[in-house]
This record gives sequence, C-alpha cells and structure tokens, in this order.
Amino acid sequence: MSDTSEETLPTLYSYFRSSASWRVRLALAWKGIEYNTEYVNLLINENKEKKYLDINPTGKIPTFVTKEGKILLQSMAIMEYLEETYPERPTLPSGPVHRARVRAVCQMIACDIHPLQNLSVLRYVSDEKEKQEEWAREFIARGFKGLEKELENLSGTYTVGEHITMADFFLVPMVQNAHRNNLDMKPYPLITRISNTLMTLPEFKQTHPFAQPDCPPELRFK
Ligand SMILES: N[C@@H](CCC(=O)N[C@@H](CS)C(=O)NCC(=O)O)C(=O)O
Repeated sequence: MSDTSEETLPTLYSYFRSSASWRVRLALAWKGIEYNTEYVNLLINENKEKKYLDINPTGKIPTFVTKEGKILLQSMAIMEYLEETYPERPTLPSGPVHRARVRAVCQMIACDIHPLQNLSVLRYVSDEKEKQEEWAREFIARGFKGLEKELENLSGTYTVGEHITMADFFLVPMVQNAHRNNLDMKPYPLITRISNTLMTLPEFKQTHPFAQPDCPPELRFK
C-alpha cells in the first residue's frame, strides 16, 4: 500500500483491476472530486492484512474515507453518499421511477452478476485460469442476457435514457470484466454499443484500470 494521504482530501482504497473500485473512481471523476488513493493489491492479498482489515473488516475494496474521516464501505453506498454530498453533475435522475430503474441496473450488476465472478469466488472454484474464466463467462452471460433485454426498454444513448447515470458507472467495469474473461459480446449489442460510447468520454478513459498508477507497466495504456 502506498502512503499518499492528505488530511483535507477524501481517500479511496482501490486496486486498478477492481471493477467495484472503478465504479467509485468514475463517480469521483464525473463529479470532479479530488481525492487521494491508497492502493491495495488483491493479487498479493493486501486486502487480508490487518492494516486493511482494521479499516474494512470485509476485506473487500473499495473503501472510501470522507474528508471528515468517516469510513464508508460498498461501492453503491459510497456513490449514493457522493450523490448526496456533491450534487453537481447528478448521477441519479429526478423522478422516483427513473431513480428506481437506475438503481435496478446497478443492483443487477452489483448483486446478481459481479459477486459470482469475484476473485475470491474464482479462486474457490478452481486453481486453473481456464476453469475460472469458464465459470466467470457463464455467470456474466446469464446476467447479460436479462440485462440486454431490459436495456431494450430502458436505454437511450446511455444505459438508462439520455443522461449519464450511476448505471453507466456499473455497466462499463462489468463489460471490462467480460472482456477479461473472453466473453463473446455478440449477443449483447446494446450493452456493447453503450459501453463503447461511454469509453470515448474522458472520465471513463482516465479511470480505466489500465490508466491507473498501480497498473503493471506491461498492461498500461501507451
Ligand atoms: N459489493 C461490493 C463488492 C466489492 C468486491 O467484491 N470487491 C472485489 C474487487 S472488485 C474484492 O475486493 N475482491 C477481493 C476478495 O473478494 O477477496 C462493492 O460493491 O463494493
């Protein structure tokens, strides 16, 4: 872990490849919030060290520490906190139905798809990379099938309608995980089109895993 903390800024505990961390990096970038980063390397189990568990007993990342020193867990809860405390460039729409729809997409990804292909689950399933990928592909595909259909109703230029919302911050990192596990994206043209559109925006490029300082040089964007 690096030590870059500065008292006046919030701190994000992040790992370049963690899609849940990328969601929060996106919300922070979208709202233009300055923050410090503490890097937690999941591959060498820094998330299981006492130093980290004292901050987040679940051993998961991200963790967000507000500028007042309050510790917040869970990417969606952190993003809701950012929405409430930094209302500029809102990431939730105004009406209750639209808000519920955005949250539903977030939860399809955060609750139904992502946990099944998390590193700790893959390590439990098998030691072999191929078997891990096969498992991840299966559960991302099952989730994307329903999501793609639902996006026929919900999407516009972006995941829900014509404005960037929290749902977009969940979608793009999930698509990145799908690519990483070599999922054939042909059955998901809407998910692919929206994700490609979003990836042209600076906030998405800057926060991409391969643009992070803790990304190994061989993977980093040239
Ligand atoms: N629901 C949590 C998921 C957090 C999560 O699973 N993070 C992953 C990285 S994307 C992690 O810490 N994995 C390490 C482990 O499970 O040991 C959130 O949205 O913050």
